[in-house]
Amino acid sequence: MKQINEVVTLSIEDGIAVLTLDSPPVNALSAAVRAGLQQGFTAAIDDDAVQAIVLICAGRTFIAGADISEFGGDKTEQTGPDEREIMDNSPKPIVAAIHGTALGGGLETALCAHYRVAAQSAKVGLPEVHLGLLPGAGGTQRLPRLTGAEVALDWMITGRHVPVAEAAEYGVVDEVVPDESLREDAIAFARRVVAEGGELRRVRDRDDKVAADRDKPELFADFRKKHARKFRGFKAPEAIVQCVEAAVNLPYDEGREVEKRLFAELVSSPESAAQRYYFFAERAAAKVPDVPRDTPRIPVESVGIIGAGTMGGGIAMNFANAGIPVTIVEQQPEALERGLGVIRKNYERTASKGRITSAQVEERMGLITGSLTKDDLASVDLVIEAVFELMDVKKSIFTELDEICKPGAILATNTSGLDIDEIAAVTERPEAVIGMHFFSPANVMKLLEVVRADHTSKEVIATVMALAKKIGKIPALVGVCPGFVGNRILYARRRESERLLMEGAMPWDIDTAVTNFGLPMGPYQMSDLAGLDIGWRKEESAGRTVREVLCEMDRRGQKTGAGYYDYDENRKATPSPVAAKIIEDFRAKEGVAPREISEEEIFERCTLPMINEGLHILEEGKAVRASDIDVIYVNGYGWPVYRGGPMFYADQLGAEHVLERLRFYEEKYGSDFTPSPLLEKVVAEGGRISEL
Ligand code: 3H9
Repeated sequence: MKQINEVVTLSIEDGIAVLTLDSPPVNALSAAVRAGLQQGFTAAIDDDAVQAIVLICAGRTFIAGADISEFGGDKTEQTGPDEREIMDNSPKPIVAAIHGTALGGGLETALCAHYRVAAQSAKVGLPEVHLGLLPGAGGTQRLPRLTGAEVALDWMITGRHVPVAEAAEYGVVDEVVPDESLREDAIAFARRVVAEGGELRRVRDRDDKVAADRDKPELFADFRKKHARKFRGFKAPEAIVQCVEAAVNLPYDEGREVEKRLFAELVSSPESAAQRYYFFAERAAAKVPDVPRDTPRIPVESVGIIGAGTMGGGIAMNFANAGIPVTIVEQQPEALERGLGVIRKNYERTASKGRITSAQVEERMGLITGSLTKDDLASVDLVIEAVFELMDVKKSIFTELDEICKPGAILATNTSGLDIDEIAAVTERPEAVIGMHFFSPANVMKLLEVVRADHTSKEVIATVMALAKKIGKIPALVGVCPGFVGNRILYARRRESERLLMEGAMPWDIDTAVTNFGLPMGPYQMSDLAGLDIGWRKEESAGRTVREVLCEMDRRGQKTGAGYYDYDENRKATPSPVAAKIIEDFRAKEGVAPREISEEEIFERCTLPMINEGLHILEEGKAVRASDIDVIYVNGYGWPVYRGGPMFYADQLGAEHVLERLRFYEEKYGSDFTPSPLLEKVVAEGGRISEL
């Protein structure tokens, strides 16, 4: 065996060269990997004893793509033929042996081999779109030559990981073999190719599929139209479509030039920078500095949920989807029936869209048991309380749970802002008490704020963070404070939007400023959707705010057909003259002469307090790192991922600019805009907010 460089080895077994790449964790195409592959392929091609070459990877996966951390630097520059050109021009057949995930540049490398053999559990895909990129190493030109344009577009626009059985239908994979025997089977495959004459089957030379697509001029227009809404704000999808059009209409080399040009544009775009930042942010959020990776975890094999309302039901579905049995406890039989009925309906709706089978509906319902007594939770490993937000109710539930649940069971609350330390204090096991703040609808929204209270143990944190991943959530650890991280930042925006309202902006002006930036909803659209009466009590209402007046008029949002907006029978919103009049009356009462406020000012005044609040949160240690705040905003509040998150956006504006603008507004509006001392520090040190 010959060591080609620090990551690639070459061994020759009876005429077959085996190049093994070993660059943990995921064999990404770093400069060292690429150099190793170039030298390794060249050595094998030059060796007269070699008749065919197998490329295989060590560790958990085949090449998972380009090294994302190298984009933006200068390490991606290189001279001379790259490994893919060497493979393309090889006079000896090359077989790629795929296990784990062959993604992005990894699949593109495999597509330069003449054949692909894959382990049955492997997946392939071109997920560059999630990084604001397109497959820039020939993927947009090669994949359509195997699958045709439509399938290639689907793979590249969704970025999904495609099972090998599906990939084999198109010849993206030539042979699927058992996981255990990939190496031997790939070598045997190579031998067979040699024995049969050593045909060099290059993907780039195939024309039949793309030729057939040339007769479908409507294909691309239809595709664009169908996905227009999803593409909004993103640059990569349109660039991918243009590349596939080039693959269909131009010779390979010309198409490749289009791909290179568009890739270069994307890789230097702020959108891709934000999405690449987000990729690492999401992975960082899973790590808690003082809770090491090897912290023992408590096995969670069964779960109890208190409350079969919208939240409890949604939470239960996550566990059932992951195969974990759940017991839902309600007080009244009708409420329990209703809750279980809603869950079934949700599953049936998903089945009617073809996303799950009817057998799966039954399987998942079979994992959910209703109960009318908490006594049935005596043996579960985790209980999540999801009742309404009243401290006394929560305390009495936790007192009971503490008595009923077995020692070691985790007691979690889904509160969206109550003091979890106070709740934990009523139990004899505060170390087992934690917050699991799901977002509505809980079976859909990806975010989980995991709330660490004063006494929560490291084992419990490690367990819940890992469990979150298992049920398909993206967790971020936060500390106890009103609203935790996400809602606390939202309150800061809300404070300012209310002031804007009184100064002269209408709810729809504020919503438009926010949605034009790329968020799906503004603050007033959000209120109407959630219900204006959350936390509102009729007995205590005295017409002190616009919201109170609207509630008193039974304009409680979408559910009553009216709120800040009026809604037609299809829930289409129009600005409401009634709401406008109430706002105008308030202004008149306070003697305010309304002024025209620009969209730019509205947006700035809504966003700067969010950034500043994020900095306060970091100062207080209520978030682990700035990028966690961005993960929370992208997954729980619809912040567009192509803008990274509020803290990343702050860096795009520039920390100094943010400080200067906060000071400007502080002079006018006072302490709500007083810059956080942490911001002053970042600016003084020339640092970046998103790296805090
Ligand atoms: C591309 O290929 C462009 C080309 O078309 C054109 C080139 C000219 N680079 O996710 P995990 C790290 S773009 C650098 O926790 P899993 C990751 O940060 C690329 N680092 O594991 C983490 O580090 P740490 C297209 C990477 O088992 C560790 O590896 N490819 C890369 O849950 C483990 O990752 C993609 O977009 C990378 N490419 O999932 C695939 N990938 O331990 C991106 C991972 O320090 N990767 N890391 O936190 C993935 O989707 C998942 O990582 C994968 C494994 C499915 C492979």
